[in-house]
Amino acid sequence: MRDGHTSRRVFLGASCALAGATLLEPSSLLGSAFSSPARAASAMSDTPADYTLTIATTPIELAPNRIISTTNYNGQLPGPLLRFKEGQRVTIDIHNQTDRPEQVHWHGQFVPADVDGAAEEGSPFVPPHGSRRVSFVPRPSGLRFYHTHVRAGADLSAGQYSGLVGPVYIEPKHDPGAYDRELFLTLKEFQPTLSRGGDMAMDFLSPAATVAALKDQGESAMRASLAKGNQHGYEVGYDAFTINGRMLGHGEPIRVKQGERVLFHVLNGSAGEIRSLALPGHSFTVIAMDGNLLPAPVRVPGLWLGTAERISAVVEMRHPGVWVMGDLADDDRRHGMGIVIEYAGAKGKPQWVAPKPFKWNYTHFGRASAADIAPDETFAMLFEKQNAASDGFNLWTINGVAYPAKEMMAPATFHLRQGHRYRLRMRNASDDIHPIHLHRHSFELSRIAGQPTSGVVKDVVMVGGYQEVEVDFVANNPGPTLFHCHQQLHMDFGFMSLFDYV
Ligand SMILES: [Cu+2]
Repeated sequence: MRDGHTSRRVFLGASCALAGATLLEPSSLLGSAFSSPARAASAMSDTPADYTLTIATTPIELAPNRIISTTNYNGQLPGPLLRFKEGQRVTIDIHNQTDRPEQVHWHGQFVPADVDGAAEEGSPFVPPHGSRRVSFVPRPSGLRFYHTHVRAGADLSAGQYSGLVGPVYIEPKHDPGAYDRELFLTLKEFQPTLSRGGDMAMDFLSPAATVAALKDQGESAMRASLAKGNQHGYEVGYDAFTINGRMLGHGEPIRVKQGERVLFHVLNGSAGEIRSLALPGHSFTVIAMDGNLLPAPVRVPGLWLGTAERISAVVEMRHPGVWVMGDLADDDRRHGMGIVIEYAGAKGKPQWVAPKPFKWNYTHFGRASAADIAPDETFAMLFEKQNAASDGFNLWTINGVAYPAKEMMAPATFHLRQGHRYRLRMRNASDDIHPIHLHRHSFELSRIAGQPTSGVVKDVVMVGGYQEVEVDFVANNPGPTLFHCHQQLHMDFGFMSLFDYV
C-alpha cells in the first residue's frame, strides 16, 4: 500500500485495504499521497496536526451505477481509520467545507467536554467553511469511533444520515494479541426515506421479560393517540446498505487463509438501525464490547449491534469456501448489508446460509452476579413516546421532559459529584429498542431485564421495548455530559438529557 515504518504498520495497512478501509497515519509518517492535508493543517498553526479530517459533500460509489452524494470525511466511506496510542496526546485539524456547522464527536473516549464534539456540552461548532483544531489524550484503549453530532430533524441529508462516521482504534499499552490479523468493518445505511410506522427487529433480545406496568402505560398512550386520529409517527428506512462503504458483492472480498484467526472490529455506524452479522459455518469469539475487554472471551454464533455499538471478535477461519458475511435480515442483505469472505483457492458464487436462531443476552458476556459495590445514588429514568406529537414525528421524553429542540445547552437534569458511583435505572415505556449512550464515561451493565450481571463495560446499551436496564458508572470526568438515545430520529426529537458536576 505504501512504505511502512514497522512490519506491524505494513501489515495493518494491507489488511485494512483488503476490507476497503484506509489507514490514516500521523502526518510525520505520511507518504506523498497524503501530503496535501498535512499542508492544509500547517496553515492553521506553525505545527502540523497529527491528523486532518475534511468534511465535504462528495459523490461516493456504493456499487457500480450506485453513486450517491453524501457528506463524509476525507472523500471516503467510512472516514479514515484513526489509530491512536493510549495516553499519547494527538492533534486533529477539522476542516468543514460544507454550509452547515459541524461537530466531530469522539465517541467512547474520556475527553474534556470542549473537545468531545457535542454542542449540548458546550463544544464549539466547526463553522461552515471554517476549521477547528482539537487536541486530547486518547483513552481508554480499544475500538472507539468518531462521528457527526448535529441534529438533523427532518433533514435526512444531515447528521448521522450522512456518511460522517469513521473508526478509531486506541492501541493498548499491552496487546492480548491472540489473533493473526485485524480488520475493521463499519456497517452503514444510505438513501434514507421517511415512512409511517416501522418494523424494528425486537425478538432477538434475551431475557425477553417485559414490565407489565411499562407495557400498559405505553400501549394506552398509543391507543389514546390513534383514537385522536393520529397516524403512527415517522420512522426512517433505507435503500442502500454497506460494509466499509460498499454494497455486498461490490467491494474487494476479504481474502483469508485456512487456520487464520481474524480479529474483526465491527462498528454499527448507522443513524438508527440495529444490525446483526453472521458468517456461515463460523462462530465469533467476542473479546471486547464497545472497545472494552470482557471478563473472558465468549463464543457466539453471530453478533447483534445496536446503533453505535462496537464488537471486537475473533473468527477462526476453518470452513473453506466463498461466503457472505452478512446481516440476518434477508432484505437488508439483498440491499447490500454484507461482505464476501473468500478462502485462498476457493471459487464460486458467495454462499449465504442462515445460522440457527439465537438470542442476544448481554449478561452472557459478563459475570452472573451483580458487582458488590453499591452506588452512592440511583437515578430513575422513565422513557416515554408521544406518538406523532411533533409535526408527525414522535416526541421522546425522559421523566416527562423532552430536550428542547431549539436550545443547545439545556439546564442539566442530573447532577453528579466527582468520585461518586451512580446507577441509572432506565425504564422504557415504549415498544422501541433504544441504544442509550453516555458521553465521556463508560458504564458497567448491572441488570438487564431483571437479570443481574457485572464486568461488561460499555458506552451504549440497548434497552428493549417495555424493559428495564440498570447500569453503573463512576463520575470521574468532570464537565457537562450528554446522555441520549443514539438513534438520530429519537435524540433529535427530545431523547437527550444533560448531566453536570456540582
Ligand atoms: Cu431511541
